[in-house]
Amino acid sequence: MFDKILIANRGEIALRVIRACKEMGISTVAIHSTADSDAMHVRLADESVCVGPPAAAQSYLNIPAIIAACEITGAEAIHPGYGFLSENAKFADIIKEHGLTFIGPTPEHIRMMGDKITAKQTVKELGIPTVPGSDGEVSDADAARVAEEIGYPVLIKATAGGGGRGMKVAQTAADLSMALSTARHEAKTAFGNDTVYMEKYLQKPRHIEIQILADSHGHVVHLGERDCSLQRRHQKVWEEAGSPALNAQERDEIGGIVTKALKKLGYLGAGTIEFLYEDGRFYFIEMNTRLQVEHPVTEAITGIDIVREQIRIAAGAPLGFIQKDIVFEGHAIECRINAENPFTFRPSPGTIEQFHTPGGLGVRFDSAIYSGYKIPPYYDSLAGKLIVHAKNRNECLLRLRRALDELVVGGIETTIPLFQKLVREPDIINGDYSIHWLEKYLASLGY
Ligand code: MV4
Repeated sequence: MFDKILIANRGEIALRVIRACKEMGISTVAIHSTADSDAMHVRLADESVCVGPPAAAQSYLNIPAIIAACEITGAEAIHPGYGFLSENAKFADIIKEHGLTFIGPTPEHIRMMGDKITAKQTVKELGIPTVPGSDGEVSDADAARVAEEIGYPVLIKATAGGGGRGMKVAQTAADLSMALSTARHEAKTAFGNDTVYMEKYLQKPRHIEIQILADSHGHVVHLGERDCSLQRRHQKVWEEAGSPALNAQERDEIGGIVTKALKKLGYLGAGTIEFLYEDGRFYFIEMNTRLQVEHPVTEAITGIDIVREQIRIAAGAPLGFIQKDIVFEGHAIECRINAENPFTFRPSPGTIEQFHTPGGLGVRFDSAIYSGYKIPPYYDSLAGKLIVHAKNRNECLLRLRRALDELVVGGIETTIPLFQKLVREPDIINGDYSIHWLEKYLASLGY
């Protein structure tokens, strides 16, 4: 096992990794920007290294400074958390070249899944269901024919995309050339790559993702699904495990397909396979090769410490359990407490004046804020995650109401008032929502 790990991240996820390390007897090194000298992750780590000025490009994304921090402190492995360098294949390459360990998949798998056309073709060949569409890249000349074959509406997606950028819908043949040129232009501008592909546009799907763990001994397990349909502008707001839309048989079936596929692929570490789910069918959209923000809901219903397993896997240890050891108990919901206006989502950095976290059975609050802490304006606005777990979904919703009533984050605007309303909405209580529900709801409130 590693003696010392460097955490190339900040905020709540840096704390999450530090906590796993402490329980495993591993020393921790925090990195931070000059804006984060007072940050909680710096206080909780055994050592810390300042890697640059506030702008992420010069600090949390500064690869030479991060490698130097490893060499200075003697850290043997790097946990990237999520965001920042977590899905940067070049970073994983460089870590390897320096004789260090990247706590995550191989650079080859990161690269493969980062290119959406390659990812889709690869998983399709491995037996994972995909959205009907162009097989690979679509040219302007072929587009109209492919669209007629799959039927309108169609969606143009960028191969270098992800998170919804560079996506355009064509409702009819009349929209097609405009959708193609806009998608290409956006993709070229955002990613420097105008390669696009085409899919049938699914009108009212849910976003359901499967969590997997794969070790270096050929064992792969799935930890069930998360339903992340409640989102705004591709930012998830509320996540659940399991999905209100799935039954145990559907869970076992898609979980089985995914584990078989990733075993054939020789995947290593934690990963998430994202699907759209509509009319009882799954359609692959993307694979995430990192730890995700919403991993705690899966931890709640499985009792498995996903970060601990990531570290063990990276050190070459086998998974300590097989699929039949994994039992799903109860239901969990996570609310993302952002330093934002609850309805416009405009960022609201500033000083935390009052702070009280909820407690009690089945309540977890992952956060790096504290009373008097000043949230800097340079990074994303996630200030905390409230995760509640209970025997079933109904009790989980009641516990969530109770926990939200206890939570106090004063001095800044937060998304707490939005969740106070959502837990009382009939569609939410009934689990009856698609990926468009939240944006429609906010529009109905006049936002
Ligand atoms: C889709 C889709 C409908 N049909 N693909 C958005 C981000 C990227 N991960 C894939 N996305 C979508 N792909 C087909 N064929 C709708 C979306 C989509 C979406 C997906 C998941 C979560 C939120 C979303 C919000 C808008 C659109």
